[in-house]
Amino acid sequence: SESRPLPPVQTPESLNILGNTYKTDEWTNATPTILSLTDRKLHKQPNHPLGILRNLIETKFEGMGYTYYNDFEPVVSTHENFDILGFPEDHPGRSKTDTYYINQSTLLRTHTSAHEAECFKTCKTPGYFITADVYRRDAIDRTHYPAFHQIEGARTWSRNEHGNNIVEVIRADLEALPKPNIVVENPSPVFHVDNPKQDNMSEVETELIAAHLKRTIEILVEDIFNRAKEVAIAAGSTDPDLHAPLKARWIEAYFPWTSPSWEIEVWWKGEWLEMCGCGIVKQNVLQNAGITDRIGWAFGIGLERTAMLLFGIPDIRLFWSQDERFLNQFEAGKINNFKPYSKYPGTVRDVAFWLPHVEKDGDLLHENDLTEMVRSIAGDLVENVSLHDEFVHPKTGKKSQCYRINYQSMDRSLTNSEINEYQDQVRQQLSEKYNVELLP
Ligand code: FA5
Ligand code: MG
Repeated sequence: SESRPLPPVQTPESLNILGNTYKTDEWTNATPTILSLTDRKLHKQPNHPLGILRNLIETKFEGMGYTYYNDFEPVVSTHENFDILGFPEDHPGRSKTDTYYINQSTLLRTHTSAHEAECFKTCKTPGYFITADVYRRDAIDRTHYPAFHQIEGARTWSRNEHGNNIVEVIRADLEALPKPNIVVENPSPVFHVDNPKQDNMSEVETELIAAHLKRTIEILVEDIFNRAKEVAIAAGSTDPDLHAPLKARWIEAYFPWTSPSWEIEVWWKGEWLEMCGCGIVKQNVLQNAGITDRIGWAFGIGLERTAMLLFGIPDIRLFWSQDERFLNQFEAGKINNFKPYSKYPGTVRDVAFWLPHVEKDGDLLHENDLTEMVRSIAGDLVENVSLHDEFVHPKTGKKSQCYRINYQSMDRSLTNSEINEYQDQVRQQLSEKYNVELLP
């Protein structure tokens, strides 16, 4: 049941997704495999690690003026996902190699920020959290999967309501927040020409909103990582970092709809882990949502990587498992270490070919296209796809590539003949769809 039938090479005229019908066009690239994930709603399962983590975060901010949205459907307009947030026309995130399009004006959201404008418009409290599944065409490996989950947080203050007192109100809100016990390197990188404050906000307002944003994220990070430390210690880890205060750092970032913008990284098991992007919401984004009197912040945090370290889950694909041996290990409100139930060896296969001659480099077979094709053939049995080798013929200028595919199942051993069949289909589709010249 893990493997899926070959997708139709022809795109159907329309797609039915979550009860709605959409016309397809030359932009359509969402596959049946990816569309089959849209109704899982893992973040809403109380006994699933992602549901448990969402609940833990929501509980942490209970009573602090946030509304929680968990029911936004994943099909959104290109306008909501990109235009309204000020993504430039040529932003790479818009390309068909990175994003799953239903048709030219409709797509699977690539981030929870797609709902910011709507929430700013309708939310009755000063802040909100949105939790949802998001989709990106990406490499597959232990920590990347084409579907994952994010929590968006946002908080604003009204000039109309607070008038000249707005600075005092934000300062009081900041001082009311608990002070987390974290060692923060570079706690307040200042804004400057490349990461500027906005014209309609004073320096003091910008500094205070930034401090409120960072404090809020640090509270979250402290809570999550202290739990992760307890779990790691209970599991017998002797890493001395586990007994020292948590370390984090702020670095500058860029997002089209925030300025200034930052990312937080947390020191975990010997490396800096990217946790979340954030910034001060740009005025035009709020104005597009009909909000003219508010200023404030937004952040977006990925759930899977956090859940992997909290629950000791070794592979991101496990979150989508329907195997009882996975699902039965978790319980609402509890964080415990995942116990692997079995390990089956993987099988590595290569596929090599000459690429056809093309006018522009952009017409070449893209790594994401190949990954996607392999995934639509062998489903979650594909552990990893990577470009292994590339060669340009010195005389003809022709390019050959070798891709390495690792097939592996979490719950059974795969037979050689089964893998041969997948490999045959991969080769067949490569030559039919991409006109490559296969090497033996
Ligand atoms: C965003 O998606 C922005 N929407 C975040 C944001 C919100 C910024 C509001 C400003 C204001 P980014 O692409 O960096 O940014 O993703 C945010 C987080 O999602 C990352 O820090 C990471 O934790 C997680 N993430 C990103 N890509 C993946 C992936 N392929 N698999 C798992 N988690 C991912
Ligand atoms: Mg990022």
